Amino acid sequence: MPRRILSLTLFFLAVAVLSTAQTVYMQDTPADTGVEPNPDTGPMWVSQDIWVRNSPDPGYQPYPFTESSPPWTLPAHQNPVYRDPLKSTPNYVYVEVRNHSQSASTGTERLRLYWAKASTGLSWPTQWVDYEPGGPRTLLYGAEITKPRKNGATASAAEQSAYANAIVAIGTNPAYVFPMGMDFWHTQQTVHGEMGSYSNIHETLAFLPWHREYVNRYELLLQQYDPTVKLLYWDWTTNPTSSLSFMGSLTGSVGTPFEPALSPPAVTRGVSGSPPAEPDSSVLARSPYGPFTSFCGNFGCFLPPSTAPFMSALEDYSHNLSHPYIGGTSGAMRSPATAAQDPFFFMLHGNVDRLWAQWQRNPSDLPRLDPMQTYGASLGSDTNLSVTMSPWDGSPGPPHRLQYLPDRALGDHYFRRHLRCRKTSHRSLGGLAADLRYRAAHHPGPAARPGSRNPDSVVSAESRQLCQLRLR
Ligand SMILES: [Cu+2]
Repeated sequence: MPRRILSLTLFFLAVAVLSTAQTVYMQDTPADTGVEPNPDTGPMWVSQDIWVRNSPDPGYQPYPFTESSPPWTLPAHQNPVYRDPLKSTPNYVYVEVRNHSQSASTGTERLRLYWAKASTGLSWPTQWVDYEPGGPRTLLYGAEITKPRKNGATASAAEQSAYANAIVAIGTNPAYVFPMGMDFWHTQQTVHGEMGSYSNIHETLAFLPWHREYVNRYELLLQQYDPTVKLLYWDWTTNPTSSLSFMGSLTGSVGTPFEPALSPPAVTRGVSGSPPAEPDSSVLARSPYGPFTSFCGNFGCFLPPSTAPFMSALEDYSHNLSHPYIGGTSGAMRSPATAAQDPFFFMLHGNVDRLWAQWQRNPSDLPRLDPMQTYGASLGSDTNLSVTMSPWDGSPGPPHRLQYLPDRALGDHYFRRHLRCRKTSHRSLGGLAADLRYRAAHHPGPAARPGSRNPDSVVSAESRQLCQLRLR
């Protein structure tokens, strides 16, 4: 029934943010030449520059291509539908970015992509930006897919309190409970505590992809209470004691708003002095991804040489020092078994993931956006990168409560999961079936922000580039 199909599909709208000249854009319609505003008022669903998949397209590469020599063929149409975010089954959204000028883009442009539940009367922007037709704290019916995470220290007071409120809600409100009876918040604690003891998620190359999946799922759980909330992060080169006071006390008991609401277990912290992390610029200058090398031992951590692999330095220096910096001598953050009991854990790991995303978006090293190349030679030589991700993969794993997580039987691999956004090449722009509705547009907007998960990288002169994003 066409009507039913329509009700399940999504509309998409992309907004390309331009730098100096109008050289990078997406087509609203086939007649759109990049002139702003687009004089063509044709319907949004005839744009060729956005399309959606159930499964990622095989064979793509994250590199610009010329129109005359497309390197791959667009597979057959699929029928993506709205998915329950708790099932964690993504759709994949592709956006083509065009550059018809004589010069390359700067690599700092920002792509913004929006979705909305299908409707015949969608209006921009009210039904595309955090659209909740039933009122606040219901389901979203429209939002920006590319909405960046925010620095907790510079988020607005309203964003800070909304974030903390969502944490308390998913740990105390009986509406936010998994089928096995454990609330969302304490389930997340259990996942990290048990996986941290049994598996390969620390001190291996799998550290970054596993924790990316983990914090993404955590963010989804917060959004069940307040769908407009995004994960906030702590910039670990800054002292958190005053700027992040909405996260409770940084010394002694965390107190309000988390204690006693989320107890047991009780959580303490012990922040003192200056944060110990390496500057972002030094972390981001490192290459390649692996192999894993330890820089922390029984006698403390030593600053890795500038040639140290990226992920090793990130995990085994800045990350490993930041945990006890927050936890102090006896707080939850000191140990992998207890760290996720502290809501601050997710702000720290939001920063870990932000730095990885920034490293991947280095315009001078596009293969870092390619899931088959970002790990370099380590992908073929380190089995930690090719095994499935427990506890979400259906593998035996720890014989505990985790087996009741909702999508345990799905199965997926690190290399398929590790990117929120990839760019690739694309040949045909046609072939979209009539039940897939979307819209492309281009409007001025804010400049790229550090920490956002923007699909920004350089688009060569007179070329096209493609970005893939996951939409849950
Ligand atoms: Cu961990």
